[in-house]
Amino acid sequence: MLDGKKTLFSGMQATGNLTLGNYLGALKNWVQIADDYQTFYSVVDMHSITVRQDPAELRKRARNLLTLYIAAGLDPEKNCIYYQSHVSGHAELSWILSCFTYMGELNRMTQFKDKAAKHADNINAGLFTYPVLMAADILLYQADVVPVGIDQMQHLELTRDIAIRFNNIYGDVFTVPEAYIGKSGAKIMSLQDPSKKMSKSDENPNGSIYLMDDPDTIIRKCKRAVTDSIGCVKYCDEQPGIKNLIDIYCACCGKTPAEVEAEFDGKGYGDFKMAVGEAVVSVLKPIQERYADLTKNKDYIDHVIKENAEKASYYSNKTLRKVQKKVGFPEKIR
Ligand code: ATP
Ligand code: LTN
Repeated sequence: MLDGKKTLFSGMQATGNLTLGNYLGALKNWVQIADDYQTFYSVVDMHSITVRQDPAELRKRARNLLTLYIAAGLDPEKNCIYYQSHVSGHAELSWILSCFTYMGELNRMTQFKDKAAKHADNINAGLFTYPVLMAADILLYQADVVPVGIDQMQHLELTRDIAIRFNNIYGDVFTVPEAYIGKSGAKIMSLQDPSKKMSKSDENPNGSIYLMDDPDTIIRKCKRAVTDSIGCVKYCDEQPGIKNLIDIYCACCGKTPAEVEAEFDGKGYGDFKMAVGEAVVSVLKPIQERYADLTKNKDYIDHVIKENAEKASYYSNKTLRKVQKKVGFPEKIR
């Protein structure tokens, strides 16, 4: 509890360009529930270097992502929007928590297995301990709620286990967080391979709709989306491509799958794909416009970065000092 409100933490990596999956699965929910919580939304740039990055590119993407948080509707006066690397407590708590996390637990993480297979030439220790840093992010702010897409559930379970383990030894130090999964859009799949999640690091740009794609590109990608030869718009596992497009459509215009089936009853895939494309365009257009305005205002973004890093440091230090004391680090002499 901070200032009478429950606390919420979430973050995104500044790797690649944000996709519609990131927006519908995460960012959109962040905006919807922000008012009910004391929120911390981080650009988790320290997580990004678990995969090799070009430094200039990472800096640029991190700033773009932070700007996009605001463009998507998060007011930085009310929501603490900041860079993870500006708050040293994340790294400090991560080290401590790594001493309370078992190798076996980390070995089970599917994201590690996937990323290790993808980056076989760079399976570094940071990639392995990535979930510990994520646990530190969350526990540092005593978050009650963590809005994420379904793919992050395993990491969140681990965070809870680490918090409970620590609390069992030292008393009630950490709030044990709950995941918040949105009603729709929790797992948007690739438009080119509906068995894979839409991902910003996918090499095939046609599989993902990017938040900054122009309307023509969005419509073209929807039209080219892989479907099937069944020919009816039905929400079922036998038609994964159509099911994914229905999920996207529902998340964009608030309809239920049954309503969408009824709307396109007797109509072809061409009409349906066009409607999906148009729905996506109308969701992304205002975000793109606000983003373009914000990028013109360098001083404002700089101000947000500075103020919010200070705010995040203030809250995170409270937890960190408590944890350091519990594990037996000597007090600093001031
Ligand atoms: P990468 O490809 O670099 O691993 P990513 O696209 O999977 O990245 P993340 O930075 O890992 O994105 O995730 C940011 C947030 O977006 C997380 O909360 C995650 O659950 C959510 N998310 C990512 N992809 C999807 C998706 N396809 N559908 C729904 N939510 C998603
Ligand atoms: N691992 C997450 C990003 C992330 C995160 C977090 C999400 C890092 N720290 C804390 C929620 C809370 C991902 O890959 N999407």
